[in-house]
Amino acid sequence: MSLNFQFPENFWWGSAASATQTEGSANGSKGKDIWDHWYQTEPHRFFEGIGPNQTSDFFNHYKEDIQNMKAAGHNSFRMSISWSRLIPGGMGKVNPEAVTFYNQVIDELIANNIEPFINLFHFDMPLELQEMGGWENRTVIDAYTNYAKVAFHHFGDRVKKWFTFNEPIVPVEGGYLYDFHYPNIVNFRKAIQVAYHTMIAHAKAVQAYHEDQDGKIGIILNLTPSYPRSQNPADLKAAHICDLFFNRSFLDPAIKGAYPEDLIQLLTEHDHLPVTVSGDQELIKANKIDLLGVNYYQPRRVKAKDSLPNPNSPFMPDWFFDNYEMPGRNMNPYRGWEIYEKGIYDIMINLKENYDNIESFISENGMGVQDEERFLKNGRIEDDYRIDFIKGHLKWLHKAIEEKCNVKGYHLWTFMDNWSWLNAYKNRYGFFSVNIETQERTAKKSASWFAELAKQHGFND
Ligand code: BGP
Repeated sequence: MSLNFQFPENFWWGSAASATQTEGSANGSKGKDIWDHWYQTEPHRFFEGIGPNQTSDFFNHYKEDIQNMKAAGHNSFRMSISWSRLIPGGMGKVNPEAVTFYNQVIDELIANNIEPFINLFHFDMPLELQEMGGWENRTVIDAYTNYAKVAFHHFGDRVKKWFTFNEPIVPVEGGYLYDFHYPNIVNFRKAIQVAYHTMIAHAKAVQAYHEDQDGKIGIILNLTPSYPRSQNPADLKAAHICDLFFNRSFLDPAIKGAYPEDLIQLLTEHDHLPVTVSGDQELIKANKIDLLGVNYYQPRRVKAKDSLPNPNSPFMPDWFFDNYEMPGRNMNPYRGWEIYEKGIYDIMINLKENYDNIESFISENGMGVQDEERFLKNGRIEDDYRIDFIKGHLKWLHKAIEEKCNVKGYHLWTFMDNWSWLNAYKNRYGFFSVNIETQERTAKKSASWFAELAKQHGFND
């Protein structure tokens, strides 16, 4: 039987998760990260007061979870290592218990024919390093490079796909501009420095990997295409500046080895260039990625500003654009994010045309829904909306592949319901639901649909 939407046989089907969101930080021995600390100091910030201490208890359930991944058709799975578990405090001694834990998980995945993709940093700065200024401080770059080398050394023999960072712009936005991550600072100058140092840390990890390992290394970026309200030059300019700040600030140095000239010019005009040291430019240029992970949830729609920014307010990217609420947009009302399936295709075409058609994959895409128990039927959540969401995006991805985009896989966010930062367990994203009292996992309808999809390498619609 031929399928309407046939994907290549070796396409990567799977899902993604992160250490802080799944392991349970109270499990095993682990140093503190910023989430443990923030939860202790401001628990009211977290939905229903639920913090990172238990989450979905992957630490104790990983064997069962990997069997479930297998049942849901996974041939690959992306997880992250917790820096503060592997090296409590972020610098110094390696925690042997953590080495054993990650070895067991990696071996279990491989034994079940699921390729582990490992990410080194998913929003979880060790607390001690944050207290030294986090990414503002170049000493933290050295600590990160050492951590990356430790991880390559212990796991690189079996793990052949590595990622330096997941969505590195998010800790910049959350921690230094818009107050939704610790350390809750609002300061553009610091934000730029943090973003820049993250990129230096990234380049150093890529360098260390290429010097001594034989797999691929990349970065995972949340690419949010910036669509202008109209073709009016002021709207176009607003969209262009947004793209510079939120996409190209990481995309260009990671793939092209250099920052966009327009971004440098804009920051120069406003006297906000980061502090650099000699050799940085060469480092970035010499250490480009092999593979790009693309997280795509929602587009960004922008328009020219309706009024001039208040000169007494702190300098912000938003001085250059207003967000545009397009009439008739299709919303996921629970998360408050627009669903725009074609965005995935536009991203791929951009990578093909402007980024040398770099090898990439969809490293996150997914739909968080509140109160999913409403859809329970005979003990199973009938999440047809999630299946439709995945299909809708895969159709556009399929078209991108037909047009020769170099995209190799699709990972859903996420494997099982997990702890979503400030939203805790409000919106559920998984193929498997998790009862957080009993830790019981139950497959949703999407799990068996996805297994069939992976088995047939495609679907009919
Ligand atoms: C991405 C993150 C994930 C995940 C997801 C869903 O930005 O990489 O960690 O959480 O978004 O978002 P949220 O949990 O905020 O609903």
